[in-house]
Amino acid sequence: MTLPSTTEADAATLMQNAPDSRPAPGTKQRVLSGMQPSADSLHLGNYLGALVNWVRMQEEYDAVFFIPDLHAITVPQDPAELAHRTRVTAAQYIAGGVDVDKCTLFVQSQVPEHAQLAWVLNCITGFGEASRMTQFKDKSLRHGSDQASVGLFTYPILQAADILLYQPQGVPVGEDQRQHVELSRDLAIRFNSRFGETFTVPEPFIQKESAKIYDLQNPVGKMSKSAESPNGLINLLDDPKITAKRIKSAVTDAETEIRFDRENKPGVSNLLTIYSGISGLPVEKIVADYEGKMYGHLKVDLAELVTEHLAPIRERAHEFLADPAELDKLLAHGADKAREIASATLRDVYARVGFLPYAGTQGSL
Ligand code: ATP
Ligand code: LTN
Repeated sequence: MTLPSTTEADAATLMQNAPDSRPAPGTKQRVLSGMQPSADSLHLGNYLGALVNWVRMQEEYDAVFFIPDLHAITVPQDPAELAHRTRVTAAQYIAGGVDVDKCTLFVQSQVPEHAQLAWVLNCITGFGEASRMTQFKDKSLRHGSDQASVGLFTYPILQAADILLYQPQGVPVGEDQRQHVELSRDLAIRFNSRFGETFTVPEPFIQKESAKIYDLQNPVGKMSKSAESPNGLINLLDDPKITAKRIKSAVTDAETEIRFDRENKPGVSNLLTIYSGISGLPVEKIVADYEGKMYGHLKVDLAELVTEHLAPIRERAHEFLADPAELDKLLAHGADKAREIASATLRDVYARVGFLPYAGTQGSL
């Protein structure tokens, strides 16, 4: 039997022939983002701060959205719960307007190239560099540093792999993720200079402060699934009665005037931001409409506006969840689409670092 031989010339040809995973010149720019499947429902902050923006972006960009389930096991997880949350998150993306015909939507663990590229990137990341990531510091403190896994430590490097595989120009995320996008830029630049031009260096597209939603009970802290009490949270999948009750009990202040003042009136300002985010009306117009009215009026109207807006999203999400096989099919289709790009990038990366081309019959790598 003759074994296939690999020479430097072969490797060079492979590199030249590597299918380019970048968007073709003159076509739409690519953006990529993801939200962890770490809760039973997305909250209004995830919706207004991220999802609404994604839905808008899929019209203008070649958009890639995914559910980072590999990231979700960096802290201890319950397997059945993770599987459920992955579907719930996907169902909410789609119910909230992510259109699988306009973008690429998939689950991270179904595209093995993420873990494969992460290994290569692990090997060009400095230990000190990874130690400076603030999310790791925060989370390892929260869970106790003895409990923190090595996976949690290398979380940002997996995130860099998520990004760089797809060669996106932009990564729409909240301010808290800026440092991770910066790391992916640094790794792209480092890899390109060591091994030749391979990765697009991505830009963070940071959401505007105006899209930030605060906790209804503690309006100086952001609305977050890890809040101490659920009363400040509006979940997309909650019963509308609970949502209305939480809005009506939102913390305001001792004054009576409805105006936007983040500093001195954080509670009222947050309600106005939510009103504006849902209705599409500018805050000034809402303030003008409520001149002379009481906080109670604003809350009652907002409760109705939010519950009516969320009702069809909740309904559609439940329809998807009632037919998980159909949802899994949509996600598998998304993973196939994603792999076309991801495998091209990974093939190029493997050749550049000096891995032999695979000459067997079990898939391409
Ligand atoms: P955690 O409670 O663990 O911090 P989270 O509920 O804040 O999580 P993430 O998974 O960190 O949510 O974020 C997913 C996306 O939602 C990110 O793009 C993030 O910027 C956005 N996001 C989260 N919370 C808010 C918020 N309160 N206002 C606006 N955007 C938000
Ligand atoms: N760490 C992000 C989720 C995430 C992500 C990504 C976002 C994982 N990989 C790649 C953008 C691009 C978060 O917690 N929001």
